[in-house]
Amino acid sequence: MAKRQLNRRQNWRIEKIQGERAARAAKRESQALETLEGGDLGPEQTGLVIAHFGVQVEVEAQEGELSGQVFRCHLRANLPALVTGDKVVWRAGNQGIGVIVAQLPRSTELCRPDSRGQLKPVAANVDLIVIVFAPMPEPHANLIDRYLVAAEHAGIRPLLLLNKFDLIDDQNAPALNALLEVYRTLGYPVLEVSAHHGNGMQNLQDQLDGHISVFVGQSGVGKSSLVNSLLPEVGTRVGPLSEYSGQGTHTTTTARLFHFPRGGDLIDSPGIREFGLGHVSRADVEAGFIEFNDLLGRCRFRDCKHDREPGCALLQGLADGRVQQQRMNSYRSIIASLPESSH
Ligand SMILES: Nc1nc2c(ncn2[C@@H]2O[C@H](COP(=O)(O)OP(=O)(O)OP(=O)(O)O)[C@@H](O)[C@H]2O)c(=O)[nH]1
Ligand SMILES: [Mg+2]
Ligand SMILES: [Zn+2]
Repeated sequence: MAKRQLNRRQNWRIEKIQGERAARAAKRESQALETLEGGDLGPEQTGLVIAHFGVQVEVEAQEGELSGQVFRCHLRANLPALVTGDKVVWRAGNQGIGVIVAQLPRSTELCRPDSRGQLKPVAANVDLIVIVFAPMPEPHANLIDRYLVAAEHAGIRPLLLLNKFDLIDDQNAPALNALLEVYRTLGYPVLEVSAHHGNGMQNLQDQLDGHISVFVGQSGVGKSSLVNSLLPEVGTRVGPLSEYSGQGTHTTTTARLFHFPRGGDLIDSPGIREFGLGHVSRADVEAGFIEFNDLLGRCRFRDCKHDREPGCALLQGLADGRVQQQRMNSYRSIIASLPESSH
């Protein structure tokens, strides 16, 4: 009991200190903004958010003589949270500093819940989600399925990308091939590449040219290594897998946008361990499993939970092989993880 109280008090202290720190940062930020706005600001113009750093963003000018130049920008109060890929209206100050005045509407928004379960956008205006996985760290079908649900929900086309092709051996090949087959059967595009050895990279480049893509996936699957292979001049940071756990070491800490010389952009994002889907309903999840499309609405009971009910079209689909067991398992585990209210 005493220990628990102490912990609670310690937590309170930590929260208080963090709160004070955030308040000081906000104050510094608003002072910097005031100085900037008191000085000579350039005309309003459009820009693209290419990276995000807590209270500031990096904006690339998109018009006029500054076009292509990058500015660290302060944000005016009352702006919504900006993310990489956002288009904005901004004004240039001096010495590479600027002010964001407004956010322009997004065509798409990829979201995921943060550590407190609150929904946060992670990238804006992308039209292709590249779900990266690898033989090492070991892929989780369930995580891939969660990304697919998020992609379908956001109306963004997914591409499945197995990286580290060079690490496929007799031991892991059967499981990997079975995994790839699940998605090929569903009609999702699947590519196999090696960022290190170059296999399949031209094919990947062809798929990305002209699109605005985001690389997502577990930490350590090689998202940043792929960026470096596609755009060698970028030299973004790559980190080793942990010797102890074989997992990635969370090397990339902020999503960053790069341009392809032949047109199109690529956003490298920080890897994750888990991907909750707190913001979607049961119906959203069902809609995210494309093989359910023809079957939904055909169960005997209108409120069928597709669990053990007689006359369930999904269970029949499972028996017929139209629904794959692994996908059914993912579906159930995703539903079980949703907050009670969305069931
Ligand atoms: N064998 C092999 N290793 C690779 C390949 N691509 C990346 N790696 C290694 O995998 C490790 C992780 O690579 P990163 O590019 O940092 O992975 P990431 O997905 O960006 O990780 P986070 O930024 O933490 O999300 C590094 O040690 C890379 O050298 C590949 O094609 N083959
Ligand atoms: Mg990275
Ligand atoms: Zn059913």
